[in-house]
Amino acid sequence: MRIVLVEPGLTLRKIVARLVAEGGHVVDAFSDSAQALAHVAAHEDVACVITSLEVAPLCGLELCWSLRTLAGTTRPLAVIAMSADRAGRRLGEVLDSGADDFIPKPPEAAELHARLRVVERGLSLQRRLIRDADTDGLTQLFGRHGFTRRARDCLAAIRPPELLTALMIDIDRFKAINDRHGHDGGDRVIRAVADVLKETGALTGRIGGEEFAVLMPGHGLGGAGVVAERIRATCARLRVPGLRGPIPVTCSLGLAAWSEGDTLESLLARADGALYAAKAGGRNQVVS
Ligand code: GH3
Ligand code: MG
Ligand code: MG
Ligand code: MG
Repeated sequence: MRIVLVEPGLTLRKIVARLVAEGGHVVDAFSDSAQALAHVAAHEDVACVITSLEVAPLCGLELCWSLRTLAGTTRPLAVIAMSADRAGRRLGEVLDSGADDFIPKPPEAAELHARLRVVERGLSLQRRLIRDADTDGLTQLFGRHGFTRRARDCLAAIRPPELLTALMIDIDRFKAINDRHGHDGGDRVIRAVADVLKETGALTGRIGGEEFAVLMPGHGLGGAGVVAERIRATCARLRVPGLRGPIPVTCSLGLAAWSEGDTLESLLARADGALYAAKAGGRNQVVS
């Protein structure tokens, strides 16, 4: 793990930093709690903070609270408070302010290492839950939730004149595929189309039953149109095994280029409008 250590005393800071490093971790050590907080905010890979409660300018409780607020509900981050004062009242206050655990100061090596192993078990479960919540189980693409979260980040970072194009894809006459080849056949078709989309390497999500969304940063309508046409042609060549022989597959695709002021909703709504036009125009086609 990458661990931030906050301890004002130079000697103890060095001792604890060495102990933590002996456990196989990378340590960033600070004496100043505000600097430590800024460091955790700037480095997403920091997974754990061990902080003395006797710190400044933010006191230990303020630091615990700020770290908990920073982590919110999406970043797995463990906080271990460390103090020579282990009175019961204090301990409750520390845990309530956002710490996950409490160790005596100075810490004992075996206990510190064991507590860090507990932290690792908890973090790996949390990461797995987050990953599963973001992933569509049928295709292993992002699900709607995971796609939306990343797409919002992507849009928040874009500045003119950078290009970005959204693509919506819907499998044609999918109800008929389900009717003719069963739900399993339909699922195989969804997975086959997902595999075609994975080849683009772009941010892709399964956002509905047989509907997908793709964000292509760095592409205007022209470049994205070439990618979309390749997807369309590849899908049209798929022969997915079905109950009554190979299942022919076609998709309709709608494109929309990002422009300043667009939200994810407005951008996808335009791509959806283009998709609707592709359906109305006879399906198995790309419309921008
Ligand atoms: P269109 O060309 O207009 O898109 O026609 P369509 O038949 O594809 O129309 P629609 O989008 O309304 O149909 C989607 C169907 O997808 C309805 C639903 O039963 C089915 N479906 C939704 N999720 C799944 C899934 O996970 N697996 C399977 N096999 N079918 C699903
Ligand atoms: Mg439909
Ligand atoms: Mg459909
Ligand atoms: Mg649909």
